[in-house]
Amino acid sequence: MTDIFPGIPLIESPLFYAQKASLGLTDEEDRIATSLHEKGYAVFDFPDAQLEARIDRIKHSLAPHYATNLADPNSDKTVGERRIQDAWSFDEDVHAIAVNQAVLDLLGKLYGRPAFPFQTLNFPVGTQQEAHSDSVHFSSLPERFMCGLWLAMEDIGPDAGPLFYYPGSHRWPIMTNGLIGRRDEGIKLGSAQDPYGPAWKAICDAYGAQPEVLTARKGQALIWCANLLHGGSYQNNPKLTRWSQVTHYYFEDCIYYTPAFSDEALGRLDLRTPVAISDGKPRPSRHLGEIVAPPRPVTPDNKQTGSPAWRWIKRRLRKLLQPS
Ligand SMILES: O=C(O)CCC(=O)C(=O)O
Ligand SMILES: [Fe+2]
Repeated sequence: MTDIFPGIPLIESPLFYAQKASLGLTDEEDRIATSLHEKGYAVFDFPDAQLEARIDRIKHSLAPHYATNLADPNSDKTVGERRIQDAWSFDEDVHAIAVNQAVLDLLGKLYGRPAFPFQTLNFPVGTQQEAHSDSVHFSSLPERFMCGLWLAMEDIGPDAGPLFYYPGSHRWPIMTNGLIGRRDEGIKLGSAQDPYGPAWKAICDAYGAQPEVLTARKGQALIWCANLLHGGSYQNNPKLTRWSQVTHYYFEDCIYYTPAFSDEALGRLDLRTPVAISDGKPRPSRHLGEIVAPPRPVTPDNKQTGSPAWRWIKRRLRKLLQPS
């Protein structure tokens, strides 16, 4: 069956129910696909026969990289640096989890394009991170071709700052500067999600949305859609660990960019060039198979400086002074 909408991930398509029948999904794949479509996330057992041993080795090799003394049952685990980005580059078990072929095959089927992992994060403790969508960190055009996979590397109870998310929020508007009336002024941000916090809060309040919390069993994984609102709960017991690995995936043949530093309507995109963990090669942005030219360098002409009124006056003056 030809896909009328190759620019929408299959699991997010309005034609999802009609199209999934032609994919030959197993019952378990069907359950995952339907959960992603309806709720924006899916929980399943991570498919790796060697997972137990990998988790043991990862904990052993990464523990010295964190600021806290994880071995001391009475130490406060919530202080100091609590995440290691891209440990896949030196730890082969982190790498193996990121490139797990069964997961890549599944994502390829569910999205309709080949997936590639481009970032890993390893946490020994909860993040206590504010609600956000990953789309504001790692956006794509066509939109929604990105997802995160969170893996529980121990049993995680309610006091260890478990992952939370708002089921169905993947259908809410995707945050962009245009949506919240913001312009990219080249301002440095603490986090690319900061400008959108009030907008998410307003939607949650309007819908009376209640977060769901994942108290997970070791070896369980959760995939979240690019626009699912999620974060890390407050950690009631600071002495607990909450070992997890997050792998972020993009899909082939897309434009990759960061919305907070972009003005989509003006064609100004803060492009990213993710490197695929699977083959170590960069993935330049592509549109319908063709590589997209790198972004325009910021010149005095296109740099956004001054107030909107001042920029309007400058534009008018430039027009007036233009030789006709
Ligand atoms: O593990 C968590 O608490 C959230 C992590 C997260 O939001 C992410 O890696 O995208
Ligand atoms: Fe996230």
